[in-house]
Amino acid sequence: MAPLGHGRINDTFRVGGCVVQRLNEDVFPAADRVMANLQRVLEHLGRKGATPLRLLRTREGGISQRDSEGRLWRAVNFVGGTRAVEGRATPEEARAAARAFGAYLKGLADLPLEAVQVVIPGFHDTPARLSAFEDARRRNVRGRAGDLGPLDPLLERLRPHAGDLQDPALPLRIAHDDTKLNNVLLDATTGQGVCVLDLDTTQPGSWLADFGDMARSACNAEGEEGGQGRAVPDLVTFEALAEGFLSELGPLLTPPERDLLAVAPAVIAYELGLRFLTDHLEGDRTFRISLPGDNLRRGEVQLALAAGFLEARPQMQALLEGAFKR
Ligand code: GN1
Ligand code: MG
Repeated sequence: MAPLGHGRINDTFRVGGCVVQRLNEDVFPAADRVMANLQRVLEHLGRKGATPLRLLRTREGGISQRDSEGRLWRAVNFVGGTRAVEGRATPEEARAAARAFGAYLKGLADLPLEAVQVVIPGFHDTPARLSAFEDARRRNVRGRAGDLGPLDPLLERLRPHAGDLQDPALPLRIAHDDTKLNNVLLDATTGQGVCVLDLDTTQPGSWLADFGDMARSACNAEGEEGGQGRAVPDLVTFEALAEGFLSELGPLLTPPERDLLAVAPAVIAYELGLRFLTDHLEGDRTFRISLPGDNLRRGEVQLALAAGFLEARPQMQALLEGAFKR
């Protein structure tokens, strides 16, 4: 069994032609719903030939199995001839990955919303993430609240934007909810998207959050762990993402969705920053760390990136308008 990928939540291994994964039930307590959604989504896309991924059956014919310690495992086929985008994406990789996410969402857009169940309520509810962060800071169970002092100016700058994606005019969509760029497989030869991975958070949500999450992961040249300088959004990559995503979904977006695309990356970077910081305050229970302080630094990187996205909003708006015309 060899560890596979760089997920922060579940444990993933390759065993021959299979990818075996343990579901982290602290993060996904509704395991039944996760598995039911996964089955529904893969069947739907599989029928259209839109994904090569298949859930593998256990000897008893089930789609998951608990080990002697009660941990839940499931498996899909390993898709050969592919690679994930790790590290900094080229514009071609970003365009192909964004197109793959767009195609995934479009492929599910003909399902009724009720076809998938909520697995983690409020996953991209940024105001709720902000409240959770502020509660954690107040409770200060690990005595780490003092670490946040230097981040107060950034936190204040971003606070007014927590509700920017909460427009009641936005349609509820079947969303992927974890569109980090390394959750796509590209064809190792052609570089075109083959399929999207990490489908566990697929649930009713927002395409804006998916676009924002993609941009906050792809346009951060220094990566989520941070580097030397500031996290400045890379707009060349942003343009490629916008082109790829809109080539699939552009015609399906409603006017309120179109209007908010340019602010989504800032909001989702801010939201993830709050989640990392909350986890730091609570003792790193969600996001796996290598060293103490990892989640503090990751949080700081996302907040800086969010501020960078807000500054770049006019340029991003112009790039989006260009991509809509293409
Ligand atoms: C987690 O599992 P992974 O590493 O693909 C997280 C995402 C975060 C991401 C940040 C279920 O994704 O929401 O954006 O880490 N997934 C869950 O790296 O919380
Ligand atoms: Mg992943």
